[in-house]
Amino acid sequence: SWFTDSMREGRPVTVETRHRKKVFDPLLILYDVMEELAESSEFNESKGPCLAFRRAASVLKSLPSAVHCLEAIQGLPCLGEHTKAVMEEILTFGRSFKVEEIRCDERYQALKLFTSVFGVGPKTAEKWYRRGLRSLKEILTEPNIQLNRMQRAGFLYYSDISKAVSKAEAKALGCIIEETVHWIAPDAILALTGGFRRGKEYGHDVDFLLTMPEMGKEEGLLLHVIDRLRDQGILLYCEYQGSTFDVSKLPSWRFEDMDHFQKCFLILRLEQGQVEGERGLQSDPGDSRGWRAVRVDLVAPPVDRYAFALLGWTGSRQFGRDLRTFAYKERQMLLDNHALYDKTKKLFLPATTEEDIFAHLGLEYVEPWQRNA
Ligand code: DCP
Ligand code: MG
Repeated sequence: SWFTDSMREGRPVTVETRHRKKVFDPLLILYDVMEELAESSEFNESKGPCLAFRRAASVLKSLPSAVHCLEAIQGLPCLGEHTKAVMEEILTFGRSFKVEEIRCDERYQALKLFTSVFGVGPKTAEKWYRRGLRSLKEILTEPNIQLNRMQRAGFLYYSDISKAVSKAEAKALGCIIEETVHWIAPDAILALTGGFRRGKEYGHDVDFLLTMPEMGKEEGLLLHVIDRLRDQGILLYCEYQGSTFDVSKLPSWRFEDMDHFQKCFLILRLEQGQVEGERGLQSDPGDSRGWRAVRVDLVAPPVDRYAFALLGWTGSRQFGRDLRTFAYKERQMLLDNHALYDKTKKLFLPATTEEDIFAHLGLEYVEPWQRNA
């Protein structure tokens, strides 16, 4: 079927750090530490260090075996002095004092907790922290806090959407989305993207791309899909964003924000009976509701931008960042989720498949499962 094909594209990844067995592994500790440092830099709006730590985490993730000694890290690429210093500290003392300081930091703890709520970004988290709030309960009981619709949904479904989504659950959602989309438009083009297309076993949400073979026909599709999901009684939350896409705009290689395609951020209700396999739903033991809430993103680009959107939304974030940097620095080309532009020829380069984009960049095709940077 369509979904199994999408899944097959993403073969199992070799290292999936977050869900590896809990054994003592310096590599795992280093990875977690780099992620924590990146997050803490993000909270302090230190963009440069944040990207450096994310890159370091990505390099660690790519290593085939554990790093046990200082010599092993000396030869690693893409690591700055600061990053290496932290790694040395951990390999020598088994711990990093700087990281321990961050972990104990009240502000870091509060911001981490607050931003774990769907709809709460670093700015809101900081505002709440400055008002002296420290726990989720305090936020919910503080009379002067106005939560927006997205944040209210974030709190309402907090425990469900903080839980990882399994591959079986993603598959079940894929079937629901496919049925819904093709019921409305049998010729619609639909693809699984995000981490699950890269073959990941778990994700924080499930991402899909949909479009129509004829330009412009995609415009009403997404709203129809949303209506149909609502009619089926499985739409728990929907944040719809219309298209702000401007064809004349040059792509931005430093692109980090949302793209301009029509999209929606959903929370859907997934029934136990719809998930295949013994384990079924990822829900709390003793939880007998028989359903869980899952975050789903649907993005609807026009068909002539489909390949760029697919490449961008398949990720990983780091892979996309690296590809855009490569395009800019090595090929003088601007790449983002919308387009590819050749600065030398002053020309937009069209693409109907991801293969076309890699070819324009003079690169061999990289399979989705090889994009887990
Ligand atoms: N993406 C993007 N622009 C955004 C958000 C995401 O281009 N504003 C891309 C990069 C991501 C991919 O889309 O790799 C999917 O986003 P997710 O945040 O869902 O990330 P993943 O699916 O890779 O991981 P997971 O959902 O497991 O956390
Ligand atoms: Mg995802």
